[in-house]
Amino acid sequence: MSLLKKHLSEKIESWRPRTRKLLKEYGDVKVGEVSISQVIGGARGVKCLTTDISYLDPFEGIRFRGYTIPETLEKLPKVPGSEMPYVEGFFYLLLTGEIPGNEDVKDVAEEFNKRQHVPKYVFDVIRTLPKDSHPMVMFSTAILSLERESEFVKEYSAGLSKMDLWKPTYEDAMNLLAKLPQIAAFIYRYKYKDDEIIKPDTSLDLGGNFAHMMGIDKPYDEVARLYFILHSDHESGNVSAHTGHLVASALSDVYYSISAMIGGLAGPLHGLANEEVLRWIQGVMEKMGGKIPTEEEMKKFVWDTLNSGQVIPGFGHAVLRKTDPRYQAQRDFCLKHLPDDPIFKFVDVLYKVTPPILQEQGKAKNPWPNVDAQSGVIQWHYGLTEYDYYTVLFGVGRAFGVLANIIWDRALGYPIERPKSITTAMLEEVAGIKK
Ligand code: HAX
Repeated sequence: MSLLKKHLSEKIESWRPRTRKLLKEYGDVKVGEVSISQVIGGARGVKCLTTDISYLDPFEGIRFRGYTIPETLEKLPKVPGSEMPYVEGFFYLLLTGEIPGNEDVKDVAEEFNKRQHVPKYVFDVIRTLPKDSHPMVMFSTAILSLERESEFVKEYSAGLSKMDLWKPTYEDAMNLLAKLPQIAAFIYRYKYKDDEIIKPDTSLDLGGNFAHMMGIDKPYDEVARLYFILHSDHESGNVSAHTGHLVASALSDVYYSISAMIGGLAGPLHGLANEEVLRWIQGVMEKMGGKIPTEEEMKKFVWDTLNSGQVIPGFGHAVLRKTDPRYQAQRDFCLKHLPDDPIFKFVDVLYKVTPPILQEQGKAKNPWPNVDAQSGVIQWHYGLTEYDYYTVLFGVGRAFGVLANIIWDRALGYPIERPKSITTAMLEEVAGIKK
């Protein structure tokens, strides 16, 4: 058994009594009340999910296992010669709640290397799709096609105790995570680089190997590490994380749930916003004949977009009420590595002009930029200009958080999810509306 699985097993055993006690002795204690606007409004703010992997404070932003983004980047073991931590070590943190030592990181890296082989049929499945299919369709389909490999399905049909459900889930999660970077890189090279596939180099860490398979030189390996870490988790109510959890709650295996998660991430109000940001910026730059607009010109573009009934992609958030620290971390990277990049300058002007306009319009509860406003700029700078691919990168990162969550969901025996719906007439009755 790997060090990680053994350690996780001990953690789970010691955690279970906490959940059991809350449920058995305090099950009737109220956590909050639900208003009609929450019932109609996408359950915004309703506290009805549990996760210990990350927590999102509206003003502070995300903490992974209690650590802010700067703390996470600072404390985790670094790839030699690199500013960024190992994604492998970050996954150890998500799963166990502890900062790993070098041996722990090595153990996770070996686990991923052992499991990284992608069966040929997965690539064949991608190739059977029309080449103009969206890369998220290719990604979701490829993941789903791997479902026949599920250890969970095999062990569940052979008869598996509830207490052990997490064990084959862990195996499936590790197998899938080990393969995702290669599948994602394959989609990129197949779709945009004339099918010139680059084989993995397992002597590299996960981020380094991904950059290698993408065919993009250093410091893109640093970008990959940063990007996968930043996009991994944002507590469990966002569409992608919640979809993953919801599907897994039916005891569907992780191939089904991560494939579905990708579907949720592919919406323009969620992960696809990173593609939308670049599309919007390109549209503006085309209108400007390639030049960066002045602040005044940019204000007009923002107002035109709003007045045509569209949202400004990359701004706003359902929970955050300040600039997203994931935006900030990527901005810091840009300031260090690409301060003169024209698109970075463009995004910076956007950062100045958009929040006051959204405030003046008075609709968005959060006028500040989110993670997606900044992420495409970095990709573009390193030659990844095919912006419809960006959300695939988000998907690789998000899988680390969602799979850590699903393993713990199973370990703590969270039941099938089933919120209650009511009719409009019932809501009118609750509101005291007379007919
Ligand atoms: N531009 C224009 N209008 C916006 C807006 C924006 N960026 N953000 C919110 N609004 C509008 C909403 O459309 C809504 O309008 P209506 O009252 O007409 O329906 C109103 O302001 C209130 O919305 P809200 O309560 O502030 O925001 P929600 O919680 O409903 O939605 C969204 C949050 C992120 C979906 C929203 O801010 C948005 O559409 N942003 C642009 C798309 C985007 O960047 N999405 C990525 C978010 C981060 C993420 O999940 N990444 O994966």
